[in-house]
Amino acid sequence: MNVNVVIPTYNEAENIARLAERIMELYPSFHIIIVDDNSPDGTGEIADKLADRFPNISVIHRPDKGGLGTAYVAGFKKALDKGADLIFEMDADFSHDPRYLRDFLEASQKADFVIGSRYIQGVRVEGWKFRRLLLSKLANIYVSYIMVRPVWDFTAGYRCYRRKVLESINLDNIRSDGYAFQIELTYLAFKHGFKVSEIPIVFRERERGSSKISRKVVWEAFWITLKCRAPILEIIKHLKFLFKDYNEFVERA
Ligand SMILES: Nc1nc2c(ncn2[C@@H]2O[C@H](COP(=O)(O)OP(=O)(O)O)[C@@H](O)[C@H]2O)c(=O)[nH]1
Ligand SMILES: [Mg+2]
Repeated sequence: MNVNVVIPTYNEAENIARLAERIMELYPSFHIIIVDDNSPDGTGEIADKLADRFPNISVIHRPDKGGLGTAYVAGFKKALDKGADLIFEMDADFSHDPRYLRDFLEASQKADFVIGSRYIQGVRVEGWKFRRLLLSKLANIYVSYIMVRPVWDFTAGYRCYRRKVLESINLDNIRSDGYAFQIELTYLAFKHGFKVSEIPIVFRERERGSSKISRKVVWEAFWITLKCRAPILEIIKHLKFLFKDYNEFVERA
């Protein structure tokens, strides 16, 4: 089976080599696609050196920081071109422990799309301040009330898709970033009738480097969730005077 792991990077010089080596050690037959956005800290050069050492590692260099969503789309397209049967997405910062790859492989035998969940019947997050945990939990409660789908962790970034899931989604239409990207893809997987399942993972906050998630990304997730559910959008139209971001949102929708 052809398995590809897409890892987006922006300033992950302290993490990427260790992570890629660990994955290659566990699964030498996997392909890794690193999508680097010209990181100022030299992550791109480290990735190139990894690609020289390991024939199964390839690197996509993008000229500027273009956001997580489009980085994933670039990686997914390359994985599909390379004939991938299964496509993983995971962060470079060790929050997503490679030891769970095995659980994903097992779960993906019975599902088209597997989410590594931090919140199945509880909270499995280490190292977050209470504020961040609250934001993430509230975001998931909000999304699940609007989507009405049986998922505990809509915004998780550790996932495994079967090829047909990504093939059925028009990747060029995806404009969302960060958390919104994860929400939108989950929504589309359900919409196309794919079998979605979740496995429990422990998410550990990064030890090295820093988070790139901004306030804009959180807002975008809020709007994308509504956009996915058109009837709710209709109601919002009548209340648009309440939302200062409404016009920008409609322009993008
Ligand atoms: N290529 C690319 N990677 C990004 C970008 N923003 C974040 N990343 C990577 O996406 C992953 C998740 O980002 P991170 O900042 O850890 O998000 P957090 O875990 O939600 O705090 C990491 O591997 C980052 O290096 C971006 O604009 N472009
Ligand atoms: Mg992180």
